[in-house]
Amino acid sequence: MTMQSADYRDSGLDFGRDFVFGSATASYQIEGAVAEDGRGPSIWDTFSHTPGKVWNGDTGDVACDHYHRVEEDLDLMQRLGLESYRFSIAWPRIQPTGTGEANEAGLAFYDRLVDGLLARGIRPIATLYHWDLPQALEDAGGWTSRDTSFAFAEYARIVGERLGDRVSVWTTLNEPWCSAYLGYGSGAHAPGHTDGAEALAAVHHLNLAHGLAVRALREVVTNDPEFSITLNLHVVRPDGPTGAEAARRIEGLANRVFLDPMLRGTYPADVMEDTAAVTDWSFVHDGDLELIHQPVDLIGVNYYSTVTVRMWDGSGEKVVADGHKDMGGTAWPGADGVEFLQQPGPYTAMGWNIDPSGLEDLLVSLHEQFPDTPLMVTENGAAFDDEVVDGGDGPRVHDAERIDYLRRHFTAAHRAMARGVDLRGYQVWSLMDNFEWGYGYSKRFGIVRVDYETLERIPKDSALWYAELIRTRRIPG
Ligand code: NCW
Repeated sequence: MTMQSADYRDSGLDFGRDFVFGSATASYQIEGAVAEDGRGPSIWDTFSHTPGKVWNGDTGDVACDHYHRVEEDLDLMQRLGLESYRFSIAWPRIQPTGTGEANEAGLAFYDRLVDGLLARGIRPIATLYHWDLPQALEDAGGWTSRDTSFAFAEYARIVGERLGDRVSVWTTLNEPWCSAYLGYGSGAHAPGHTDGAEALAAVHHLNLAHGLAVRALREVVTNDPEFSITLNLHVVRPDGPTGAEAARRIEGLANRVFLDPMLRGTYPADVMEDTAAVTDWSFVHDGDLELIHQPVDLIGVNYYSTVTVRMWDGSGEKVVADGHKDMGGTAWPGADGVEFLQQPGPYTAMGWNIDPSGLEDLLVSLHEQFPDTPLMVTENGAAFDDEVVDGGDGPRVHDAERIDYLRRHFTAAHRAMARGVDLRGYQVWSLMDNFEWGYGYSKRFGIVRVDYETLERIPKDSALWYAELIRTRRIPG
């Protein structure tokens, strides 16, 4: 088992001038203003307003109020020296019911955001879907229906027509693994279904949506952007004699079921066999794989931690580590016999183990598999239980653990680059504390603190550390 070691504490490593340092957020997690300017309800409005689904009954109704504070937030990004900003567009602001005419006020908001970024010299990295599906589409089957994939392509076209002269990088989907398996398999995320067959249908329709959206965007954009997909690929460590079999299953369901159709134009045969008792895959129609297999310019990597697996031998209780309890029985269709072992610490406040070697391994492995496709870390960061102290001239957050986490992971990324990986940039998750899905506001990932009473933004020490990294191109000592 790889433990974090002093090896991942190097400082002074130089990232060069071309590396793009930025930070990331997502619409439902920060915007608030859920009923303003014609925005329709999304599955996360419904889910968060359903008692028992989100910690403390928290909702995204107000969140960080970014919708009203966008100018202030842009100024903050500029003060930190961000070179890029990865944000997501709320589909229900653009098409309140998911289909039909565009809502001008919704488009105008993202227009202002993109112009505000460009005016400050910050590159816009736009994600089309970070989980806020219009509720009306869910009512018609959501991601279990192929109509949703075609609706997504229409939405992509509308957004591309409006912003397609200014966005630098387009990402179709954020972490479709979460949308499919947490949304339709374990029920931990909206819409909260628990059906393995639905989860696999969702996998395919998300893949199809990706391909159709890339095709639609390419037809309408007028600048020369990069097209990408962002995946939360699992770094899987095998344990004991059955580890390899367990790893094959989890890598299949978590990684290859997205990478193979998108980048190779095939579905992994072993995954289809493993899941044959759950679904017959008849949702894959002739021609779908060609549609999914569109050229992409960049693979977006979200990395947080690793998993260690082996097969359950049927005796005693099946081991499921704390961080995986959410997954329930149906989340890994075809891999329900896999045990997720408790990882060695340390852990973040999410219960996720800290293992920067996983990031190096993942980047190197992707580069080996797809040597011609550059990579970008589209998310990395950590939640910790921050404390606010009086700094004399105002409140301060001395988040040494988050700085240490970031330092180790930037070091790991640099090491991967030294091994030949074409890594173009790094977007820290997250610019500010925000609505952490099922955990509500209880988990804070921001490098900027948000006081949810006053909505004041307070840059944490990690934000100042990051500003120094961006300015000097070197990991501060
Ligand atoms: S929950 C999650 N996250 C966090 C979220 O804030 C962000 O929107 C996502 O892109 C931070 O980054 C992503 N990812 C889900 C990871 C799955 C963990 C599942 C553990 C087993 C239950």
